Amino acid sequence: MTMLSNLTPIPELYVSYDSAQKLKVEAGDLKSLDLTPRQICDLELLMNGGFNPLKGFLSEADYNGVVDNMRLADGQLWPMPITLDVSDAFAEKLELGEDIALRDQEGVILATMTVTDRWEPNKSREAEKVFGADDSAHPAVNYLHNTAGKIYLGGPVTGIQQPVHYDFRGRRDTPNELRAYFRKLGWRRIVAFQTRNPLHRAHQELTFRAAKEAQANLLIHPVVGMTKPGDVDHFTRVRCYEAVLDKYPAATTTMSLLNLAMRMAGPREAVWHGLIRANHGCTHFIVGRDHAGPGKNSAGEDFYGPYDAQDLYRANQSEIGCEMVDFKHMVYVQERAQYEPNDEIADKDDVTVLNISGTELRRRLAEGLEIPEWFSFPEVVKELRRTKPPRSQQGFTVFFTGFSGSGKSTIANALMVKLMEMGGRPVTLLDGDIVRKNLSSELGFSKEHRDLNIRRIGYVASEITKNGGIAICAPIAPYATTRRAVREDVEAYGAFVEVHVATTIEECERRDRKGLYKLAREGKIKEFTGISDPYDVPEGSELRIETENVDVDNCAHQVLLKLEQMGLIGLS
Ligand code: PPS
Repeated sequence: MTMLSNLTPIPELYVSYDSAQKLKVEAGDLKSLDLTPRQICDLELLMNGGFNPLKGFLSEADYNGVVDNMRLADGQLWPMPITLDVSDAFAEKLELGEDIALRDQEGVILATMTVTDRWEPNKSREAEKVFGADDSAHPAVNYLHNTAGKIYLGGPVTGIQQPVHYDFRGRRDTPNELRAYFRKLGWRRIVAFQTRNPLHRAHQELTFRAAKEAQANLLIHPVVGMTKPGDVDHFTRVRCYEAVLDKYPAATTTMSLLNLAMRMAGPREAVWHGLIRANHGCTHFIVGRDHAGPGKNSAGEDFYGPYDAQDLYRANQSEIGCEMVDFKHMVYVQERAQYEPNDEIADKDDVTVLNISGTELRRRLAEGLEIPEWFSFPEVVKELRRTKPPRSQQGFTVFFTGFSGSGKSTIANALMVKLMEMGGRPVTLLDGDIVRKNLSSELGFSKEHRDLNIRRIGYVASEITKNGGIAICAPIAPYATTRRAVREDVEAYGAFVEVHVATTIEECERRDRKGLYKLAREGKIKEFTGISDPYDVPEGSELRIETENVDVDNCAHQVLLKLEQMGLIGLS
């Protein structure tokens, strides 16, 4: 009997162990690129065959085909641009045909790449075509414009070694390792479940049903590379998944961790996920409502229709090589004490249908409220509560922004003292002037330097927040994209409260407490915010404070009320 094609080994890009040792030494002489976390994820899946048929980062011709019609230059289906973005300065140093070394963030050489292509992509076009809109509310579009380098390099990759992971090593498998595992267990039909969230009872029910329907074994295949900013961290999630694994009938189900960097590209992402699962030896793939959805666009609407992903998947299913099992929306029927697919409940008017949305769950966790047994497993809830204590016990960051002399520092100081009077959590003030003395003494006021300054403040604030403290920041922070980046850094660990101190430039200049506006007007200080340098007025700040005719105590009190309203402190 011939072996099923989903179980035979697929090509990898690694060279043999001996060649790798040699190549590692030789690669010491090459120009090298320290990869970003997202590029490391992409490289791992390129090298281990997870992105088969790709043999490296996309060439310009492949990129154009993928962007335009989801196809490589040779016609094969591939929906996602896997590109190596670099800075102008790095790209300029290279000759076409040159080999470069690709390193991880500690400088370990993971691979070499022959640079066959170098081009400046039209990022707006990529955003429109791949993500459906050139709208920075989409996390991947934001990444494209504000994190990714300006130039793309393409070319074949030679794999030297896998990126190192110290966590959950036994749970990470390459496509060939999973194929070998399925072979060993005699699993011929395997349905994969993709997830970036903790699993609750509804997920357990639906995955188990999907497996029964497809007459397949089940692979829980969570993404642990990069998911949507703000998601539950993967350490917590994996501990939750391990608890849920015990709930499936013995030997029907397994779990493996996928070091994928998601793009949240909805329909295209679903097709991509299917191809990746086919490479991992799966025959079936569960696609749900709003698969890999990025949330709302800047007009407050969904980027994609709820079933666009299923439609695009279905249209490409034969080429993907992994059959779709569509996701049933499972709800709990109280009278029968069980989960049922929402669309199969005939007596809907006579029974009580219960459901807790993701938003409601987050609210209950944040406020320390009850999470019922019918909704999740006690072990899962315990894990979630352990990493997400109620908001009143978590760290958070208050980030003031406004013109020089707007009153940021004064209000920040008053707020700090009030918070210290309340006690409970350590408070650190990262005031603009203090930071420039201690963290950023070498920096000036160019856009680049201001961004560096704010990113440093954001980094420190996120560390403080992670460790349960309160960080109060009070820089000008004139650029909206930089403020957003800091927000994302902090929100990985706790709340970010942006306070716009909205004193007008005229009022700041009239006050001119430090005499700087006069100097700026005389041209003695260049690039002065509001006079000769831009300030993006914040939109969507948690709080906006007017300072004219309001005393400092009152302004600080407004912040305290906001913090109380957000559940971050208790005022009694
Ligand atoms: S930024 O843009 O956020 O990095 O600025 P920040 O670190 O908050 O520093 C602002 C303080 O530096 C003084 N200063 C200037 N501000 C703006 N533009 C120019 N060119 C400039 N040169 C010096 C000014 O006193 C700011 O103090 P604050 O506390 O905002 O009044």
